[in-house]
Amino acid sequence: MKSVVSLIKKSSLNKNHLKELDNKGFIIIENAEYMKKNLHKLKKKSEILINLEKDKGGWEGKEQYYKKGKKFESGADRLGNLVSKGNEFLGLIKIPEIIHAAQYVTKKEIKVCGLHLRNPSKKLGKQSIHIDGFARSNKKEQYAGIVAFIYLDNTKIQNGAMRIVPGTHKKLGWPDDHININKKMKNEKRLILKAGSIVIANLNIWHAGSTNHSGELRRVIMLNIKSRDYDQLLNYKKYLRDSFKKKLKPIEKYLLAVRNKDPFQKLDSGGSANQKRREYFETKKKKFSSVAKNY
Ligand SMILES: O=C(O)CCC(=O)C(=O)O
Ligand SMILES: [Fe+2]
Repeated sequence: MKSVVSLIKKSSLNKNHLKELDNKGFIIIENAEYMKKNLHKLKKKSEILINLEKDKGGWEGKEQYYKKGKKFESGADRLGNLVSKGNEFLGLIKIPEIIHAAQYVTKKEIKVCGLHLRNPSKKLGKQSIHIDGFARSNKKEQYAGIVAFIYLDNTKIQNGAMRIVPGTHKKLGWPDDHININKKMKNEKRLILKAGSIVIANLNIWHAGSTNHSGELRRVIMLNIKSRDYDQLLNYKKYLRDSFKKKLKPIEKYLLAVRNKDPFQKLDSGGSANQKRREYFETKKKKFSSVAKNY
């Protein structure tokens, strides 16, 4: 797609960034132009939405599991379907460095599969080690895509800075096949970052949210981008209103896969790593526990 190519031309990623994506499985972008311009708006709008949606936040596409008073993730505030909740959110899907990294990792045409917010609650928010994509079963299998963690607040040990394990994207299978996912890993790194920083990670990297001891805000927007043959975590063709879709620019329609020629996805929410892991553990007759005590 021509406009994706011109977006990638604006990316500041260099050879070293790409090498780091290959070897470590993630890179940190501290000065994205878009974040300098929009961080304030993103924070304000997120605050309004969290207060407005409360326990209903994050359930888009998974409504069948919702019960009154049940949070999507018990230890965190969540917001879903952010592409339709303000231009400041929609603009995130066109950050050149993110698109560039997604194209580089997949080596294929890409699409946006999800845009969610998470804020770990006071004394909660601890997740076990997981991947946000599907496990690969052989080394030849191409990586599915990336997740960009876009931090709206400074992250510290006290407010639950994410832990991540460099190089683990190369491993096959699920983290559970290799380690006890509830234990601290020796080589895990905590990501202490300034508000506005973006971590672009291979979807197969091992990582987890940590306990927010202090209860300070530690909001992260997670932008999930995969190659176009995978399902979206939210079926945008179905969930976005026609009037909204009509106003989108061609590049946005393409990235969200809502053009007439884009195939219609059967599931409201597809490609959930949590769901796939659940199925895998059922077949192995191993006990399954959700990585984040979510739905
Ligand atoms: O909160 C974070 O920094 C990471 C959250 C996460 O990995 C997830 O919810 O899948
Ligand atoms: Fe995750």
